[in-house]
Amino acid sequence: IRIEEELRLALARSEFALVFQPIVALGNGQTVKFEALLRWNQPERGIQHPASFIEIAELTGLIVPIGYWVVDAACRFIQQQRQSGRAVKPVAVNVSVCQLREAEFAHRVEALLTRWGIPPGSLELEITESMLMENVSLAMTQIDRLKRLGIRISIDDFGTGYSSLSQLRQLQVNSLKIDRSFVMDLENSPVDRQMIEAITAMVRKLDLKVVAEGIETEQQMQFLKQIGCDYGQGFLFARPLSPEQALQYTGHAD
Ligand code: G
Ligand code: G
Ligand code: MN
Ligand code: NA
Repeated sequence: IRIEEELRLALARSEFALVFQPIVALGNGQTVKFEALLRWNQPERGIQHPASFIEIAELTGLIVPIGYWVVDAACRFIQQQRQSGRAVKPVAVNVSVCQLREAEFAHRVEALLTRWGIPPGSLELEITESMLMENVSLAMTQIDRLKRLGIRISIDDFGTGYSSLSQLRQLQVNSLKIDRSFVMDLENSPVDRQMIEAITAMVRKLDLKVVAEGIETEQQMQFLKQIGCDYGQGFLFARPLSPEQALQYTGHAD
């Protein structure tokens, strides 16, 4: 396929870039971490979002080298934060299950952190609930290795897959991200509000942090804050930012 060849070249020609979206504490609006999001600066078609190429990258296995490139670029951004003299905020990186199928995945990530001299606690890996639940034993093994190294793990798009409480407890993840679909119409949907409240209550009992994704309005934020959701991410606070913009971003005044 043509796009496969293009993706291969894109890696060689450094056409990938990361943008960073702040995740803020709903209590005080301060940034607690960033989510790294991949972009492909395609010379003819312009900036491409993951929706247009991640699936092919997964099917062709190219997601594996691309994924290491992403971790390396996240480390570079952490290093830039250090050089700016401010306290380093952790960076969360999305990983596909194909990456976890690599036996040496944890080891390679550790090697990248070591090369940059970055403490493992500054890196978080986001794995979607649906990928986790379709590959429970593989995920458990890999998460266990990564956690032993001190890397943080969060479950992405939570509420769209089917995990049980006992699986969540066993998995030992650090945080959980409520899928944007629940936040989107919470003003008009009592069912979505109940889902969010139930997830938040459960997550807090498990002693994990909860992040609500896709917050776009003040009302959504107020509701989430009031029911005890810890963190939020969304256009209300900030769009995904270039590394330079992200370094400047201090937080959301409320
Ligand atoms: O940034 P954007 O809204 O276009 O991201 C769309 C989706 O692509 C998100 O759900 C995110 O999980 C996924 N994604 C973004 N960056 C990466 C990445 O570096 N690796 C993988 N595997 N998925 C990513
Ligand atoms: O699947 P994942 O949660 O990793 O995807 C994050 C994606 O959601 C990013 O591509 C980002 O651009 C997008 N996003 C982040 N905040 C908002 C928001 O407030 N509204 C919408 N519509 N998309 C958002
Ligand atoms: Mn994510
Ligand atoms: Na998500």
